[in-house]
Amino acid sequence: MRRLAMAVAFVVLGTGFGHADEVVLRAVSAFAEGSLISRNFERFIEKVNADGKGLVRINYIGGPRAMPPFEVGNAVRTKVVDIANVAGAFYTNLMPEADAFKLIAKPMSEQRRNGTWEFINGLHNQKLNAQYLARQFHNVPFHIYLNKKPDRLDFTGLKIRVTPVYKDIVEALGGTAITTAPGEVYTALERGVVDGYGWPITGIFDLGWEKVTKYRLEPGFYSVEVNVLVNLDRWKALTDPQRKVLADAALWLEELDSENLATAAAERDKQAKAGIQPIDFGPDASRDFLAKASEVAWQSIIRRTPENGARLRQLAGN
Ligand code: 173
Repeated sequence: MRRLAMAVAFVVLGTGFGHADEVVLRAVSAFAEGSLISRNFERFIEKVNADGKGLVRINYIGGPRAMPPFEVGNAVRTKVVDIANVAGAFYTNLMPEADAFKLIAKPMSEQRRNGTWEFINGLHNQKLNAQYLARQFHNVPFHIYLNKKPDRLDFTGLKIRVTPVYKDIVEALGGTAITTAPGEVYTALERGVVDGYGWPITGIFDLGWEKVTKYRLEPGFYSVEVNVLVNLDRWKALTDPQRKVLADAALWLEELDSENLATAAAERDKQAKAGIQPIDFGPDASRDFLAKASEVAWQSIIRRTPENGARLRQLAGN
């Protein structure tokens, strides 16, 4: 009887303490809920909530309906949210170095071994008051999608929707760059405010853009980067077991990148079936385009942040 009473007390107190100790982190994504660019982060949340029962739980507030994408980095910095899924391209105002992430194409397993993760985590600690928990989308390139067909790889006379990812190359090729959040792209295309836009090879169907897109320019370029950031004060206040749940789930999330080649191939097929035609000016023009895209981006980064830019270029090895 006494043993039973003790067992009951243990269970009651145990669950009581468990609940009291469970930390709840508020999460947002800079990308639409349920879309391809949010999906793996949402899987990460499910995993943390399963593995972290009684220790740590993530409360997913949602995507851009909850918060404008270009404000997400600052919201992590100021602890308005605790954890976020956000492209570095969306917080270059706070960290110009973030524009270089697209130029670092190595898999995360290698970046964690060769000091890249550590350097970039340091930048996040200093400039964003954040822990750089994970990076996603290795092997996924960006593309320029167009509704007018140029006769060579030149954007003269074209208005193209950009973020910092595409701005330098669009302007270097003579285009007019118009910065918008993803949520404004559909209407801008529909009304002819822009003649095209930059986006990864994956995800255009999530926002219905196939209905207002005629062409996809080849080749794909750069490397898509979307990061999971945790407010640094929150991160430091966690216990070791709580941090371990998040860190293990982060590595698991990065490994989901092994699905990306298949996902990208499926998206190319799906685009073809939706009538989106690739525009390809051949190997020489493509090689020049890739070289130029890389060079103008590095120059732009190194102009804004000479020392860190040079270090990032060395780590990128290109
Ligand atoms: O085009 C964009 O909005 C953008 O910069 C981006 C970055 C990473 C993933 C998807 C889009």
